[in-house]
Amino acid sequence: MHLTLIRIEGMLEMNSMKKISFVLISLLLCLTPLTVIIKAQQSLQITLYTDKTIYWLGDSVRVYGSLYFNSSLVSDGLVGLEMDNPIGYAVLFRTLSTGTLPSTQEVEILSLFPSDETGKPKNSFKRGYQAYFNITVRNNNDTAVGFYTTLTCFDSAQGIMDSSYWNFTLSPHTLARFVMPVYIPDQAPTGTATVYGNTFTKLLKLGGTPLSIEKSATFTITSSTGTSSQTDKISATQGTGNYSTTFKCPLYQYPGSYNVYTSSRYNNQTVTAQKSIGIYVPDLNNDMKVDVLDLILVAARLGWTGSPGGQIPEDVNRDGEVNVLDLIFVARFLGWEGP
Ligand SMILES: [Ca+2]
Ligand SMILES: [Ca+2]
Repeated sequence: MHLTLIRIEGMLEMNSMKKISFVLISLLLCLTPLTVIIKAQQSLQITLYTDKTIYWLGDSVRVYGSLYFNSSLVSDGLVGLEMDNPIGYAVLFRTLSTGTLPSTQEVEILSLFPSDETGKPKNSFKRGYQAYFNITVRNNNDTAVGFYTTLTCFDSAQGIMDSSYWNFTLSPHTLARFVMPVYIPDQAPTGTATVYGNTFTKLLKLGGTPLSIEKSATFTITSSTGTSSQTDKISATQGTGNYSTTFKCPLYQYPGSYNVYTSSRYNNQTVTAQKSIGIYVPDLNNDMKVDVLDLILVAARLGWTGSPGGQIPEDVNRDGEVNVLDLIFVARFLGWEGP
């Protein structure tokens, strides 16, 4: 009798549990498709491509991609771009447009021009010294905003020279004017150089997104002092939903693995993407110099044949054989020394 009662109680418990499980499963079945649909309707996506994955210092590098919201191309987005060199230092910051420029900017760059270290206009700088830039930013928000202001300088051949950044907090609806330095490498070519100014929530490698439309200005790099005219313009926009930029990583930069980051914020959502590219020199014996020793290594493998793609380092141009073309290729870099 006693045993029977226990069995009945046990069955009742089992039935209750089944009911609870059934209710839970039913709830999950109802909720799961809903959640997926909501996510799909609110999805911000970014693609990031480069035209190659392996480059030589001095090559043109094209970075491009598209911005999507709900699977449709975004034609009024801002895309942030950061590239970090092999020692982890950010050498490039840009903000690219995917079409028409947005009508509002959270932190706006009102002006950017080359200057001396006190902020007075100055248009030419000597190689091997700091260039200075006078920049004015305004916080258009109703709240205080902490953000990064970045500058990136390119030489007359679109080669990355250097970047600098500074982060601080600005009260609502106030502006700040300050002077930032960027180093001009002593190997940079003379001529007309360009500076790009941007603001970001934080560094892109830490998930930062652009807050402003990019500003740019030109200046002159000289080997001695000189003058030139000053300009201040917003960079050109890109095609509908797509972004693209091309630059060079010159011989005076580090060879190795570079990390490229892109990001965007649109309709209160943020999205980031990352890609690594290799930018090298034919330094076959890894002594941070390209000299006759590297030529000798190639010469020692003359006549080697394999399949295209470069299975041995001495096939520098990766065409599947080691011949005079590889010697010529290495000769182009003769005299190179690591920074
Ligand atoms: Ca070497
Ligand atoms: Ca070859």
